[in-house]
Amino acid sequence: MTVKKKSEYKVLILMGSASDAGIMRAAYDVLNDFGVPVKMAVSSAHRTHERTARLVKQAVKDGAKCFIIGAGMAAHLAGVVAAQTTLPVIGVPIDASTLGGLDALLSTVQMPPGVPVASMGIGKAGARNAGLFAVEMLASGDDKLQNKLVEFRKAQAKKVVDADRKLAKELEKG
Ligand code: RP5
Repeated sequence: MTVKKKSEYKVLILMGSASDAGIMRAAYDVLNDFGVPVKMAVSSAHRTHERTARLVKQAVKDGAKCFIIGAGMAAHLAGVVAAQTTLPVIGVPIDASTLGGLDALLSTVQMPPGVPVASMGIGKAGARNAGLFAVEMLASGDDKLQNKLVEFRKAQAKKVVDADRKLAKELEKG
């Protein structure tokens, strides 16, 4: 478990297994890059369900503003967390089985009405977007964070334009 000072974190990232960490690290890194305090932990919906409930309750007490939840296979963790809080829950389906993550995607996105989970795409891209989506939510009440997002989008766009120019030069050379 990676912990900033207990009372400081704004986002709790939970994953169902340590085997999800390589993917979920992408969400953690985005939040770190934006200077958003984050706590990351492993806890399973099925194998440590009581511990998961305790972590959710503690996060609410600690002042977390949202959750990012990664799980693979019959991915219930995001729904289980959402059932226990009215804070927003962002789910990341993990490609952890022979079904290529489609199992986790459907488990995450097909929540019954009344208890929503905002599902991202499967895998690392989904985890990165989960981090960015959390930043966007937090930025709605934070001008400094909003400015950072604007700068991030500008830098991202510049990379595409630079890559386009580089390609054009290479093609000119033949
Ligand atoms: C899910 O089962 C976890 O989120 C993980 O993606 C998958 C496999 O878990 P391990 O067998 O690697 O612990 O609950």
